[in-house]
Amino acid sequence: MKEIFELIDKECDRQNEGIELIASENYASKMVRKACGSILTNKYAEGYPNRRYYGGCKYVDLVEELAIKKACELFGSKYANVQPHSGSQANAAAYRALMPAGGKILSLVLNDGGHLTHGSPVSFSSHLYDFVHYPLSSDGKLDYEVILEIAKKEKPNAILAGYSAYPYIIDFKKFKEICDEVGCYFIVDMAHIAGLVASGKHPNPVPYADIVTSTTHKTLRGPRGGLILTNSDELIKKINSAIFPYYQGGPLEHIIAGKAICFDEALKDDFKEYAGKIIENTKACRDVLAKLGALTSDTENHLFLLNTLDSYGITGKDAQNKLEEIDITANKNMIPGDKLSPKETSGLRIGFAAITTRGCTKQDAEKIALIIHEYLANKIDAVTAKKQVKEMTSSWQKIEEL
Ligand code: DSN
Repeated sequence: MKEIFELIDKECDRQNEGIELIASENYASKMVRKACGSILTNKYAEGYPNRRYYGGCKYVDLVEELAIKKACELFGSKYANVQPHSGSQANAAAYRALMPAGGKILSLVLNDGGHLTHGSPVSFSSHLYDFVHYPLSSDGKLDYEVILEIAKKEKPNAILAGYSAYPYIIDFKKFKEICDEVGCYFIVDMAHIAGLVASGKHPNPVPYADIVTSTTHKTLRGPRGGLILTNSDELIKKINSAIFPYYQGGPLEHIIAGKAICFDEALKDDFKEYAGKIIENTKACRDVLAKLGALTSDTENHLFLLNTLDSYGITGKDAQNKLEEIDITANKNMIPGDKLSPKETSGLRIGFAAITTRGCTKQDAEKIALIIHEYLANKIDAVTAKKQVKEMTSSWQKIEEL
């Protein structure tokens, strides 16, 4: 079907020619993409290695065992389930493994940086479980004393940490102490920071959490998919049955092969260097914007929040659309205490995992801050801004060569 390949080519040009600042995106390597596009897609393998419901699984068993082994090695966990099709499926399975429907989970609300599956009214999560939320303090950070107070009052079955738009280090040890004090499980959704955790640039939740869920395609730079880790002999059995047969059917063995390759890539020394550069670039861009007078969160990881409403008088939605005109892609995002709806928002979430993969330098990150600032403040026109974007992206590696 010619049209599809024409569209893939167009999307490839868009990815090459744009500055990608969506904090949850990245560019998978050639090897990851090769595995994901391989003939492994042909195979049904319901069940788990050596316990399948179909014949002919001797090679996919080895693929999946290798992916599990590499995931455990990378994150220092005893067990892994590499079958979740997405982070949402991984979270669904984690909740089911820990409590019956109706159980109570204490999490951060979506508007403050949580995820849809952390109890949003439009997600399955709030329909199956009773979510209560802890707030962020007025500086946009977690307040562990407040979380403890709420946990004591609410007596949840589990506390959930790990977020989609939180720019600071999370203290998993403190969370674990709170969970122990109130006698509940501890779940961490490390989807956003998995690559930083893998490289030792963010504390690892595995020693503290009962279950850690993740995606493999954000800072971890693998194929689009999910992952679950645990150190518990009892919980891995429950997690496995929650994924298959409860929530999913046949695993995507081609994607699992891509996951194995991404775990292996993340074990290499150059991945550590890469993760360090993500943090350096994010901070460099944020600091220049702050110096120019924009209102931003600070940052300790791969992202920060820019308050476009108070900085430039435009909503996050309008800022997103305006930047798209000059080939800069970011996403509108609620900022803590936002008065606007999730469809409008007062700000943008800006992240550097993707373009750091292509070779974005600290100087480039500073220049990006200047382009964003001058363009959103109407100090330069679209033609000038677009030319600057093109100059920069053409100096980076092409995505198909990564
Ligand atoms: N949609 C993802 C993000 O952008 O953070 C989370 O799943």
